[in-house]
Amino acid sequence: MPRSPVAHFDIEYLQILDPEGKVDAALDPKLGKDELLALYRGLVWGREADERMLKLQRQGRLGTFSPSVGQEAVSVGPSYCMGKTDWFVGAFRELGGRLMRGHRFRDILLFWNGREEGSAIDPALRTLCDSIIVGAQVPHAVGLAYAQKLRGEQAATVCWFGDGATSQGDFHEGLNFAAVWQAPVVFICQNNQWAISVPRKLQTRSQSLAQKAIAYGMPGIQVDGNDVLAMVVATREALARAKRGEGPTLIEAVTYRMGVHTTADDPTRYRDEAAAQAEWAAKDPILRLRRYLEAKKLWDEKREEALREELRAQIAEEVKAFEADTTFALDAPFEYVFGTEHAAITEQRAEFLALIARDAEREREEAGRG
Ligand SMILES: Cc1ncc(C[n+]2csc(CCOP(=O)(O)OP(=O)(O)O)c2C)c(N)n1
Repeated sequence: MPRSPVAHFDIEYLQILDPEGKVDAALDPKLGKDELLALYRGLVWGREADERMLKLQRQGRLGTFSPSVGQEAVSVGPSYCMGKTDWFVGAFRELGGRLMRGHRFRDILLFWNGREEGSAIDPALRTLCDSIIVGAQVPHAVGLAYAQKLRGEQAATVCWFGDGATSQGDFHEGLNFAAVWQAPVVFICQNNQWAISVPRKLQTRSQSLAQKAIAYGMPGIQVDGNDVLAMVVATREALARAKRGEGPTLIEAVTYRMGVHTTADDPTRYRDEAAAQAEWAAKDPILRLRRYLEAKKLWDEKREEALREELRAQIAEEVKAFEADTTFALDAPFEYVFGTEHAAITEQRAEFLALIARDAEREREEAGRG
């Protein structure tokens, strides 16, 4: 029996807007002025909100969170392309995209302060809260997409996760199910090179993460994740395919985690920053779109200042509302375990409340004795 190849494949890399802010004329999606400005606003919004969160955390006013500085284009581009009936299913580094989707900043702050109410997002937004469990959101997204298909909706689900999530079983099960059942889902891997202290090279032997799509029988593409135009084009193509009934797509967005993994992390202990930071700062998604807009005479210093001022004022309002809300139901998490009442959860809730009451009683007694 002869040996002969049974399969060949290529993985395409897509970049449209280069770091100098120049657009490849052949690939230019020719977005209108309003579209370009909306994307720029989304990127800056994400950056400003992130920087505010870091300050709040350092002042002890916010819990641990995962910054997304430098990665804004990966969620802002796709979020901009999504329709109202599409589902937004993220991990924990999609801040810009979430804000653009309409996810309230004060709810995001509540979430990161451990307040369960922060996860109760307006159902009309079709947006799930952050998934802290790495990869767990992939099967959720596929389930939502499959339901959309069964209901005959002209809609799709967009699901983000990190490079580390591609080493989880949930990722593989999710992709396989989606491909077999042709679920309308767009998988976006935020390849920011690191899974806490584990570099991309130790994550997989694959040359690219996009090629993992091939194994499951779906299209895969590698995109410059700091190029918001490339993210828009790749997502539009994938969403259109999903909505035509042609199933899922995997987009690998190549980017870099500029900051700490979370505010509880010290990256200097496991990575030599200087060279990589300089390289990726030059590829900043905001800087390159700004250069492009300036060259088109759509942007200048005055507009930049006005936008920053407007966003900072809006962010400050949301922070104020978040901090003013001091009502806190200790048993709120029990509300959200299942969609309907469940006997085991009801029992656990009663036990939990009894425990709290007992502790409070003990404290009162001790205070009385003291
Ligand atoms: C199932 C599971 N294992 C481990 C963790 C701890 N953890 C939190 S984030 C993280 C790394 C995730 O890396 P990646 O998927 O590349 O996303 P990134 O943080 O780079 O955005 C790990 C191991 C977790 N949250 N969930």
